Amino acid sequence: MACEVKTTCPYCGVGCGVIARVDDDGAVSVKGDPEHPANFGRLCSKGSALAETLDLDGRLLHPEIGGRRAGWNEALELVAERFLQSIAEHGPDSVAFYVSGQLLTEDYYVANKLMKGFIGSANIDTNSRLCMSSSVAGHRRAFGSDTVPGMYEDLELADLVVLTGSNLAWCHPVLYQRLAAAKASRPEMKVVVIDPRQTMTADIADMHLAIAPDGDVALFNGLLVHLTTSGAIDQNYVSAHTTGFAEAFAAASALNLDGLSAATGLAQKQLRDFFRLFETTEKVVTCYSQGVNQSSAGTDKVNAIINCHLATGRIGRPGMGPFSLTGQPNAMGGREVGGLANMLAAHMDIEKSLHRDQVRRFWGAPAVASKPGLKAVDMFRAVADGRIKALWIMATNPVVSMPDADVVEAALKACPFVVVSDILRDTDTTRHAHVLLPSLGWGEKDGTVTNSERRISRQRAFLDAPEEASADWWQLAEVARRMGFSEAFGHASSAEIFAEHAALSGFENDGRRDFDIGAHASIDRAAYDCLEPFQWPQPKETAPQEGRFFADGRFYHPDGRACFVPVQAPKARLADDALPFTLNTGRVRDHWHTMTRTGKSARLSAHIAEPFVEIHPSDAQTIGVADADLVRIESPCGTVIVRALVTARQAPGNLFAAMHWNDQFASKARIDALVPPITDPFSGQPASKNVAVKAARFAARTYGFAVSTAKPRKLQAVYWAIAKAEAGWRAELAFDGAQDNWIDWCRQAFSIPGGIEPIGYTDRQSGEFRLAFFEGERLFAALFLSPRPVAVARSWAVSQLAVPHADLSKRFAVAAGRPGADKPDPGATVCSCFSVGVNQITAAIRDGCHSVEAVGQRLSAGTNCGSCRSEIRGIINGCLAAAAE
Ligand SMILES: Nc1nc2c(c(=O)[nH]1)N[C@H]1C(S)=C(S)[C@@H](COP(=O)(O)OP(=O)(O)OC[C@H]3O[C@@H](n4cnc5c(=O)[nH]c(N)nc54)[C@H](O)[C@@H]3O)O[C@H]1N2
Ligand SMILES: Nc1nc2c(c(=O)[nH]1)N[C@H]1C(S)=C(S)[C@@H](COP(=O)(O)OP(=O)(O)OC[C@H]3O[C@@H](n4cnc5c(=O)[nH]c(N)nc54)[C@H](O)[C@@H]3O)O[C@H]1N2
Ligand code: SF4
Ligand SMILES: [Mo]
Repeated sequence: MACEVKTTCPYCGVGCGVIARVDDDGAVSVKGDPEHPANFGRLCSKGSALAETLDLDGRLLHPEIGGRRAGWNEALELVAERFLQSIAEHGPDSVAFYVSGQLLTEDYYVANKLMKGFIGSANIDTNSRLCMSSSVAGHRRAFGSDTVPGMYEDLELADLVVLTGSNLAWCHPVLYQRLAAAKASRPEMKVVVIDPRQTMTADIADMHLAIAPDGDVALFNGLLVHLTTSGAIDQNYVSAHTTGFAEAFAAASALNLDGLSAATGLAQKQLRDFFRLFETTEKVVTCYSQGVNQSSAGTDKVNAIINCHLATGRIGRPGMGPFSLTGQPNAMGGREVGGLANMLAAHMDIEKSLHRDQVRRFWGAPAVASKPGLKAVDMFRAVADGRIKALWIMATNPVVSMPDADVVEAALKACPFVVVSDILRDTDTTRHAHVLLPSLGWGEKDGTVTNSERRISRQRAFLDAPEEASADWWQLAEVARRMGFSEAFGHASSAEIFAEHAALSGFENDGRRDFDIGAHASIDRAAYDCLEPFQWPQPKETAPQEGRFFADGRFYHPDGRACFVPVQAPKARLADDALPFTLNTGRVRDHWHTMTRTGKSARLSAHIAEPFVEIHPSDAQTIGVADADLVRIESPCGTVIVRALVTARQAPGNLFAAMHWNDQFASKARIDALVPPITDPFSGQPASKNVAVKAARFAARTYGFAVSTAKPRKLQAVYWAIAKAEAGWRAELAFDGAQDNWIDWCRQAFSIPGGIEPIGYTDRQSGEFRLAFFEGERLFAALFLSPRPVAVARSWAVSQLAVPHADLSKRFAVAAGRPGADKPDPGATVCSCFSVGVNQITAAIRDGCHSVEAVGQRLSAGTNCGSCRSEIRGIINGCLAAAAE
């Protein structure tokens, strides 16, 4: 019998409800849950493609020790023994956990309990350090607690939405769609986007401020001064509910308008227009994400923003407030359980003896950690210098995502004992594990996550656990029992863990701590199974309450007031001839982090199939780079080679590269190898968006493009990048030496059986050379080579893997790299839901479809998840502008 299960999307912090359907034949399909309050039925391109990421290809399905298959008991015994041994010989701080905002709350709770309560060290940190920690630090300075006051509805109720350091259209797409829909129905609503790049999000902006890197503190300080001098301050609110306004104002006044303009890179008119809009609009929401958090001034940026909301009393009311958008599906849940090294459980402070004592008594813990542990960057330093001797990494891929990634990799190589719990066998991190533990993935695991608006939703399993994979919490609890802590880790289900977590949140709370879900403290399995999404807080003995924090003007500092924090604009980096560019890093629409899941989907991989760097046309000219050339980017930490995308959306002097590619998908594209381990002094969050680099054209002797039914392997090339395609794989290639036998090269790279002979094609004039291998009617692999970046139509070439080639002329057409008139090249994929390419869209525009809706009617593009609507609009504008010239 087919069954439908309500669960939650495992990607971004919007936390959309998903209905997963498993058919009788085991086929899975997903759709948005119309009743979930985060998405009301919508899903973005990544959410819509979830079913394509569930196959077991590449999965880690049984424990391994030193590369050999092992039993669970043996592996768990070894982990417990090595951790105990290190603790006995070198103390509790010689071991560490590095965990993730992609763990479920229940997993996270057990990890934190084991480390902070029973091992007695606070050396547990998480990839949320790279993600949310500046927001956490900023909230705690301002509010006395890590509280996100608002809710999604506020973006729809606001008259002005300021998005700073957020590429909402690509990174929180469903929230972006809610915003876009609200703006469409109320066109008087204004959107301001503050981002050095002109992102797809800037598409709906009434004002795009292309701010200089890290200009945000100066900008919001300037705004605070403007609000003060223009009389927009809510004096009653400031005096009744806050402290420190005068100091914040004094610090903010350090720059005059000229100074502000220099620090922000914005014209005075732009500054005045933005300030005036903010001043005159009461209902303002300021959303921020990694352009704010991932900075050496990240915490100050957060407080500069909050200062402006406190000064105007625009917080905790409908349509108003500062709003930190969390990245990962359970970044918020991780904060609730205290997964950061400087927090305790249930939003309690590790530095407060009262809180330590409460947690100790609640857990019956022998040794609650008495001081903060090492934050991620410092933790890997301690691994490198031998202070940490046993490390357990869970649900994160630090060899790709940590700054100074090559040094992180060297640290893991040198570490005496590394345990990795993951769903995949081969990642850049698993290759350094002494013990590999197979975890359950989405669809198999069971627990809760909390989204950006504090809404707790269930992730429910709808697939059986494959082979020996097991829940992360179970692995932790089993190790804890083997370390001698059986009583405290006797949990039999995620429901029991959730109940304990809820009970701790309400323990001796009485409204003193913001995080309280005590109402669920005695939840049983049945109630947990049908738990509906709810927002916290939900204290015991109160009716369920949805809503905002701070509506009553009460905060969590001891005096009940919020604090203004005086912040000063950081000094801009001086021009450096050796490292003339600022590299900004981030995300693309259809990939998730290190691609371990989205890399499995051909549709998602078709949007952007290769690691790239965006560069302004004037910079490209200066360094002699043309569109589609390869570029070598270097920093004092490392080097990458990526494809050039020349675009005026990028500001001169700035480069942008995505963080996703890694050694499994490209030869040398781990962007974090370039990022130095510079961190914010308060939060310890790395400055991943402002990296001093140099860039130069990477001249290859021969360029290649290939399609292959088999996964390309051991590619002998100076540059390669592979991506999943519908009926196989595609590869971008470059070679610097002479290659005398391309046929053999192909046989080995694409695993071509001996009996299959190639058809060759050489164009002597252009120097281009092509080889195609057919097995009967089926194209097995094709390689296109050229002295210049290969111009063959990519999506056409990829589609040839899926179609039969009955007659010889069709096979020669493939070798010649020419789409026939009957099969025009659709071009690079824009709409991944319906696989519609850019050439099809431009053809429709030429045919008179001049709006996103018209293109949608003709091609269906943009009519499902809507994530590509801004790109379609951009293509229409570009075509119409070109036609008008
Ligand atoms: N498609 C996709 N979506 C995702 C993810 C993914 O991997 N793929 N990951 C999820 C996660 S974990 C996270 S944390 C979020 C991140 O979501 P976002 O923070 O929205 O994404 P980023 O691309 O990291 O960065 C946002 C923007 O900050 C800008 N920026 C850089 N420097 C500055 C600056 O100094 N000031 C300002 N104002 N802006 C600046 C960048 O140009 C970039 O456009 O996305 C989540 N959603
Ligand atoms: N330069 C640069 N670097 C960045 C960023 C940036 O913007 N620029 N952003 C940073 C941010 S915000 C983030 S959040 C990080 C993300 O970086 P990572 O956390 O390293 O990214 P993921 O690829 O999501 O890693 C998750 C890992 O867990 C595995 N996994 C998936 N599900 C499960 C599960 O249920 N259990 C277990 N045990 N494993 C599982 C996956 O296969 C994968 O190996 O990157 C950070 N690094
Ligand atoms: S916006 Fe997309 S990625 Fe984020 S939770 Fe919703 S469906 Fe998933
Ligand atoms: Mo993140």
